[in-house]
Amino acid sequence: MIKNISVIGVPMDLGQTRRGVDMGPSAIRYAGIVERIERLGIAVQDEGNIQIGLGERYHTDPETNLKNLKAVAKGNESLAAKVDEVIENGRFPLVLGGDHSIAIGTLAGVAKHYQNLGVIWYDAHGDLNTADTSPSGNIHGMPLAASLGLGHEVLTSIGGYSPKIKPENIVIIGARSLDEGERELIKEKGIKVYTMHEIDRLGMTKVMEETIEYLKSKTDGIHLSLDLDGLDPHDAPGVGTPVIGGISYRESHLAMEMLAEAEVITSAEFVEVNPILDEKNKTATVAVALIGSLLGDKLL
Ligand code: 6HN
Ligand code: MN
Ligand code: MN
Ligand code: MN
Repeated sequence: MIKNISVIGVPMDLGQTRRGVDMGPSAIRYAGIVERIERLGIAVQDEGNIQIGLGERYHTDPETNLKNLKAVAKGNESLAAKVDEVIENGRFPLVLGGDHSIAIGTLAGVAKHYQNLGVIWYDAHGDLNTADTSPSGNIHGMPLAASLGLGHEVLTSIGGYSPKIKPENIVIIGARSLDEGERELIKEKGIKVYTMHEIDRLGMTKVMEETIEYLKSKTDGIHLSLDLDGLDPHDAPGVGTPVIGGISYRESHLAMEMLAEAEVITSAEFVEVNPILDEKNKTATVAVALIGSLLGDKLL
């Protein structure tokens, strides 16, 4: 049972180029995240937001093509320290984004507390680019690679150690937009991926049973990094990089419910909610509902 949750907001929008995702934490709070958790009888503390600096905004490094590297790194260092402190205090970190570049900081804060941290990466994308393979220079497409120790040293060294995770402890779920370099890396490292094809073919029940089975025995904790664009844009329209043909609202609930039942998740983040692109705060509301299921809420 997950108890004593610390909510950490990260108003980061520098890992990509569509403004508004910095308002994600506010939108999720407005959708009632704290009340939702309290209704489950779980103690929760809102730790407020990590400060994201304004310096060096909209700067592209001419050599690496990396966008806003310094400001992204600085915010992630602060986040890593906060997440570390929360875990140190015996609490469960629930990080709210913000663009997905914040997973670098979250994982930096989490992974030092585990020998073999498992990661479930629920996303339309692989987020396995480096400066060399990225088509955009956007750091939100790189956090999983950076956490594996691949890419620019400023990103891989966040938290003061590298790597944070091992390729065999990762499961990607929902992938349907992978760049060439990401596909190569997945094959080279043998990373387990359930693309939309496998989800269609096996069904979400089997995908989650296999995922839990795959990670449970060899890991001592599992982090859930849930990018709302893993869901279909019909159900989660308020995201910066929507991809048609995604995971449904109900399949996502089923996934969260199965994780709750298995009692395996030790930290989590919900990212890429952009209220400017949303329809009446729908995506933040979906995030809150999914968090409810992840924390053990049942329909009956
Ligand atoms: N996300 N693969 C594309 C890129 O620019 O590297 C898209 C990345 C999206 C990242 O959604 O967190
Ligand atoms: Mn520590
Ligand atoms: Mn994504
Ligand atoms: Mn992502």
